[in-house]
Amino acid sequence: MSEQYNMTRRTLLASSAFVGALAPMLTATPTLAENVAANAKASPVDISKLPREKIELVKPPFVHKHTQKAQGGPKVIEVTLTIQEKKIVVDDNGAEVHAMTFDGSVPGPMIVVHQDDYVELTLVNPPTNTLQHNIDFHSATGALGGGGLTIVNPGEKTVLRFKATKAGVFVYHCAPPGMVPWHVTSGMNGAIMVLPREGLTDGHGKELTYDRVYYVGEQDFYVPKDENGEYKKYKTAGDAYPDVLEVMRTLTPSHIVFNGAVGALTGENALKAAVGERVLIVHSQANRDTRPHLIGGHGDYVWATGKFRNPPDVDQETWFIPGGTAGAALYTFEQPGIYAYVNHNLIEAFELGAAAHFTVTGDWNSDLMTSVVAPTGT
Ligand SMILES: [Cu+2]
Repeated sequence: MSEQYNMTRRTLLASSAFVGALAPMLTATPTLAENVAANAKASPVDISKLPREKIELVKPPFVHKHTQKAQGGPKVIEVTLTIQEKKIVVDDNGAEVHAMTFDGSVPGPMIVVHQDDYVELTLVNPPTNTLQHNIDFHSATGALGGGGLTIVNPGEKTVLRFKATKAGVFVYHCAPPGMVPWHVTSGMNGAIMVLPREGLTDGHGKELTYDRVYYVGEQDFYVPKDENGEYKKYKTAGDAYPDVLEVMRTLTPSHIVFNGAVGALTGENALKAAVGERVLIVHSQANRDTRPHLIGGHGDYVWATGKFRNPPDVDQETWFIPGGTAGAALYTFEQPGIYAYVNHNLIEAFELGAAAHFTVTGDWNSDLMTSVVAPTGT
């Protein structure tokens, strides 16, 4: 076994030692690429006639500028994701993860397009990286979500185009042959929002718009500990791999965090809003189930599984997002104060890190809540 886990760049690039149960996926890849290339001429749309728009992505929890309703017909949306392997610190005690990221952040940036747009993604794996990567868009159709067409070694890049046929929020993630869960739980995931061309509705004809949108990416990490219970540190991702795999197999994360680290969205980094603002919270979890809850607030309209052709659930207290899914919740804040937005497995929130804060400004509404008798001695 130890020989199998002896991960060098050479063996990773060859993938031969790590294919394991996913061997059929790997061997299928060239055939898949050839088939797609052969059938490309059958495309019914003349892409060259469509307008093009380049979007500049921004780091989560923020989302790049976009219109909620589509303007004009479908476009080709050009976007670039650059893969960055980097060491990150994920808690206040200095626990380290050799993260694999899209554009340097965990989660990767959220991409926003409209239904029937074409997403033309340039995926760059710089020569400074050590591992092979790719991208699987849950919003795409065919070729393992694009994973089969985008395998890039360090120093390579590729361009994938897919049509965003289904409206909703969707996960994207790395899925290289033989290394899928390792890359996903090392932070290599993000989300795309495909808005209906007419914008969001409640499913009964009422338009729903938002004043702000935030993207929360929930991430489970599996950091190994030494015999003294201290988190272990490693020189490279490859060095960490055998121990990380062992922890992964316990299905017991060492950390469950929002946006890459404990406290990444609390205190100074709290999400901002004002009373009366309609806030859309997009929440993804690429690997594990989660159950978002806004303490002291609600989900006015919730697409728990994130797909906008379904009418949203209303007035939700907690909603369930299955692993491998992005969900969206729209809430109009009605009271000022600090709200905790948590995974309502409260152990995961308070002990492992899955919590954010909203700082909400505005006037207190005593009709909604008032302290009749302040806590006092009896
Ligand atoms: Cu990867």
